[in-house]
Amino acid sequence: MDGMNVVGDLFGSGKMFLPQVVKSARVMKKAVAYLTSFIEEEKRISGNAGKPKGKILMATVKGDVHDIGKNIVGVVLGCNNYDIVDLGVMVPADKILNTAIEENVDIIGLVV
Ligand code: B12
Repeated sequence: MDGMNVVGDLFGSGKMFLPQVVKSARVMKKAVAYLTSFIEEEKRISGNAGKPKGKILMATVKGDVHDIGKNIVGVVLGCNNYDIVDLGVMVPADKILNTAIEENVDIIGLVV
């Protein structure tokens, strides 16, 4: 995560360009995907897999593709016994609201 901040600073100051940022983002996503199985296994071993504490809908709103932070938060909350409904990126408002009602979620978390 600190690395992505460095990438962001370099991008912001014009010292790094979009293709490199996209590559960095891909590496970050792969790293998170790799870690997920270990976190799930730790949860299973620690017996921390009981009744869900609540249901959370997460999405990145229409017009936006940033999802690395959302994915990390989803993994961490999932490992802490929250049910996660992740609608992905570029999600229109009506889909978010309809799903929230259908799934009867407790919390909506959006990347805007
Ligand atoms: C990677 C990145 C991209 C990637 C995204 C890849 C992806 N799949 O996510 C790509 C290259 C596609 C991209 C594109 C663009 N980007 Co960009 N991007 C970044 C960058 C470098 C890192 C973001 C990141 O993943 N950080 C790592 C994660 C782990 O940190 P985080 O997002 O902050 O998440 C943490 C918290 O915020 C929180 N959190 C995050 N999400 C959620 C959700 C919930 C529900 C909760 C509870 C918490 C939570 O928890 C996370 C863990 O601590 C940032 C710069 C920066 N320093 O943040 C710019 C940045 C976000 N991008 C920016 C911009 C402007 C763009 C573009 C418009 C650039 C362009 N001219 O095309 C496009 C937008 C395209 C679009 N339509 O969305 C700006 C946004 C400015 C603003 N505030 O509006 C930033 C800040 C860069 C800058 N300084 O200019 N980007």
